[in-house]
Amino acid sequence: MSTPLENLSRRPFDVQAVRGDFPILARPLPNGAKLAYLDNGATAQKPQAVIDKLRAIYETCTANVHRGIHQLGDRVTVELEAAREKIRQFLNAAEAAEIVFTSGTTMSINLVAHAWGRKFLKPGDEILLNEMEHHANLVPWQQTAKATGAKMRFIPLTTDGRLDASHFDRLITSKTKLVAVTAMSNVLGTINPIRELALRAKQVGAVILVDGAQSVPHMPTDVRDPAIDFLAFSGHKLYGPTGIGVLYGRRELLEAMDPFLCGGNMINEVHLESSTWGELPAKFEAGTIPITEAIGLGAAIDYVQSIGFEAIHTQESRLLERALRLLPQQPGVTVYGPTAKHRGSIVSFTVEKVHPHDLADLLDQKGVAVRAGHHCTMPLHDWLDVPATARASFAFYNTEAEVDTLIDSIHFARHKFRLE
Ligand code: 7TS
Repeated sequence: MSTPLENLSRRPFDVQAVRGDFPILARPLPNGAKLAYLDNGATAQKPQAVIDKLRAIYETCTANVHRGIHQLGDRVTVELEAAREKIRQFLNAAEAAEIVFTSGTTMSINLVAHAWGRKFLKPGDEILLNEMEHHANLVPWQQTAKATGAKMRFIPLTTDGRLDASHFDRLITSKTKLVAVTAMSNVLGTINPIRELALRAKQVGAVILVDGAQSVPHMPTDVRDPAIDFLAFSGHKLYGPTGIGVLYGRRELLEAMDPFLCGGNMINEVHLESSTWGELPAKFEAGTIPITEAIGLGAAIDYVQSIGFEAIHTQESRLLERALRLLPQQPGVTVYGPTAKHRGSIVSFTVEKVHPHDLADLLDQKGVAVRAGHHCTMPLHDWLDVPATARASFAFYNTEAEVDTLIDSIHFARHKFRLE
């Protein structure tokens, strides 16, 4: 049975009790295997509290928001704005108007690349990226660079897959107008030095955009310490619904930008040949946004806070350390990325003579869900010099027994390939 949200606060961490909050974790897979869900980097499972919230909204106050002269509209608007306020507090943003609902990290970054990048970048300006970025924080900048004449530059990586800080002085200069960086790599798990990058960006007058898709579910985020300009993340990786995400933007920047998408809700006045824009955040929320999902994201944040990042960190570190200790001991296994000290709970690896896709298929037979492929980081895989990897990404509801199941299943796969 799941625990009602009201009763969740400050309970001691008990992984089995927490697993009881996620109905899917107890369901046998279609092939009868017991699920070991190690694909949290792709999307996280949803607790009953979030599922219940979505259902309650649909059952009790389905209506559109910010239009309301009727009671249902008023109620759902209050719920939506309460969720926005929760997100503001969760990120320590100065005001709720700086929290823009988007469909996810990808849309948040595209919004900045269009509405900020295309307006403010010009030939000779530099966008600083690096080779570990997800395509969502690379391809939009390629397009913006092409459209504006700005130049893309890349921070080299150290051999263990961290940003090489010895190049910061050379690369962060008065030409740098944007530093776009992931807080945590979705492949190597690397945790990047956001504080140092934010300070250096500020020194040269550059804007910093942080891709928080992987970091936000695993560690506290404070957009004012260190001060960052834009932060993007996705609800579905934070135990919330799909189709909803957030762009945090500093007011001054959001105000200076033109809208990204245009239509209803984002306007102030419309004439036949011209319009003026609504206040923040409406200016960036054209049309009907995923209202129920946004409210569900609020419930997910309540849930995460009821567990607490300290407990999340303790449990995930335990899993990470076990995986980092056991995986390299298995024959033919290569693990990529830095030591536990510099990474979150993601471990990508290869098994010699077994393609990651075949490996993932065989692990799936044993109920172990991992991702295989380039994980939307083709340049990083070029750098790693492998076409694909398998990836286990842990959440606080995973157990050490599941890490052991992963290891056993790798042996099963090697056995199938007659390697043992
Ligand atoms: N940035 C990072 C660092 C990511 O890991 C992802 C998704 C995105 C951006 C895009 O997020 P979206 O919600 O807009 O799709 N990463 C993954 C992954 O690693 N496996 O599946 C999706």
